[in-house]
Amino acid sequence: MLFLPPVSRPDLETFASILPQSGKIMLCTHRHPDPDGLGAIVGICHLLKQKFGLETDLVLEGRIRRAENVTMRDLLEIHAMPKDGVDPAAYNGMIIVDSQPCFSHTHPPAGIPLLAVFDHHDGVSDDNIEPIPFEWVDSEFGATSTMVYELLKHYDVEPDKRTATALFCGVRYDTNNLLRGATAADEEAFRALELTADRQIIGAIDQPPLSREHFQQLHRGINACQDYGTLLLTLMDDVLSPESVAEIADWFLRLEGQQWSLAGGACDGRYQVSLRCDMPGGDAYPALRYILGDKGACGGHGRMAGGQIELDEMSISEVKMHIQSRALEFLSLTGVEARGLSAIE
Ligand SMILES: [Mn+2]
Repeated sequence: MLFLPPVSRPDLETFASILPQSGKIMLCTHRHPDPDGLGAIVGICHLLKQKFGLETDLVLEGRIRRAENVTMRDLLEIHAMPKDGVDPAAYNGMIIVDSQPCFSHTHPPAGIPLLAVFDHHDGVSDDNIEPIPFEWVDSEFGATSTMVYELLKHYDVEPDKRTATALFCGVRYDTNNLLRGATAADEEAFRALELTADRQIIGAIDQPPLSREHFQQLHRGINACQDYGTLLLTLMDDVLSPESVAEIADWFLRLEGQQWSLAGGACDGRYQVSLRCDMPGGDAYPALRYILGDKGACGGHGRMAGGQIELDEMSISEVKMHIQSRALEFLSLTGVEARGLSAIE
């Protein structure tokens, strides 16, 4: 009889064996890093320094613009170097966290050998990618920061206050305070890290000051939102950041009743799209995959998905029309009359 093993974790001890004896390691995550990516980077940096005496640098791709993430970066002093200033010869290897090299939103600096990947997203099999010396990919985890916490625990390295705060934020935001996709491992990490984490910094990250532009963006979002009953469609033009598209999709999902919330906006030459769902059984990734069709790339799990369409061949209004017609078709809403969210009854 054939037994399929559960997704097994690699022997964490082998992580030590793939590391160089000395030198510098480059740390990377996906474009527009979020608290989980930043937390995992800080955690790996602490481990490499404390346990293995290895120095690290990090490159963050895409700007960090969401107020919470900016505050996290600033208060935890997470300093990245510009990607075009990287000399590959200065590094003995690279580690990618909260993403995988085959993902469309991940473009680490070229010419540095990839040593390890830590990620909690479903992997995409790609035969063209060379085997990775140490690969720990397990979508059972609610956050990559939890995996890094386990790695620190395995090597008996205590997170200091800064590291605990960073990892705690990673677990907290990716699992929405253990409410979304959290496992016993996430809960253990959350509780243990919370004891050491800096409460002042956590509070400041949670409630950062918001710019005037942020409120103007929300205003434009409310005006753009079309309510189709089971779908809230908010296709904007230029937006402040890809994160503001996700924020608007999240925000409108809280409208009473259950629905899909699809938001989009143009930023940095791409049309960014976020899909959220609070309907029972709703699976956001295949839905967004269908909606973008062959025009864009996306990722996601459970009730959240995000993606983008490059704006080189299509204009913003063409992209908006494409998304609108595919979304209505997917949810059998073609021909349904929408009403504006801000329309007075
Ligand atoms: Mn994550």
